[in-house]
Amino acid sequence: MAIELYWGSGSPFAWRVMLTLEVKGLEYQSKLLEFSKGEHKAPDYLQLNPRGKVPTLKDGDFVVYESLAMMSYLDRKYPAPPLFGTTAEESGLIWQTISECESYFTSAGDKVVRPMFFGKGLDQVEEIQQAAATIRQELKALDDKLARRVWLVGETISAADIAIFPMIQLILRAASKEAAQPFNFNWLPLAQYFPNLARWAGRIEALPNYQRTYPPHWKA
Ligand SMILES: N[C@@H](CCC(=O)N[C@@H](CS)C(=O)NCC(=O)O)C(=O)O
Repeated sequence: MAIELYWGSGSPFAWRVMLTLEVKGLEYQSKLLEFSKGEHKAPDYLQLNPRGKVPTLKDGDFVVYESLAMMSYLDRKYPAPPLFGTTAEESGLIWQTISECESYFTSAGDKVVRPMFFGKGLDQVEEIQQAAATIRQELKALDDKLARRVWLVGETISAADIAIFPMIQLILRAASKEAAQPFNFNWLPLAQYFPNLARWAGRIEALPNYQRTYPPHWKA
């Protein structure tokens, strides 16, 4: 039975899972949910994911949500190529990198992305600036790491690269919004401020079928 992926355009969490599926060369049925129509809160979908969030993956009778859990499931079920390392050390470093992203980058990103995308909380200038400073610090740390390496951990693409890439794309998009201009975020163009990170992003963008994962409504 085919893998089904329930996702929403522009969700960085869904993007992680799509990249995982593509890197592993797995076929899947795309179930694109429209946030504007509330499809992620429809009763049938809540049966799959009671939190009413995307993404959710269905593989035969098995259902899993939470993007990192989905990535981990796919890696265990379809091991080639391995995305969570081939040694205990690699696995530890991959999870360390992902955990740092979740603990520091994603939470700060949320404080910037929401106001820039939806206009809510734009008057919380100090909070936005503090979050922006954290984001800059995290981008700098990643850029420094990538000065010495091609991928964040190990010699090949891993779950660390895949989990972080969409988060970075999201804050870049937030910085390109008109509402962001007065804040002078200093992230764009990425190649100017963080050249190693820009080269790394280029490697991910060059992956086969990358375009299939790109949020459709961002193409417009
Ligand atoms: N921790 C979850 C986060 C999922 C999430 O927040 N998804 C957002 C889209 S980016 C969503 O579905 N929001 C709709 C809502 O909360 O109503 C994961 O990793 O999958």
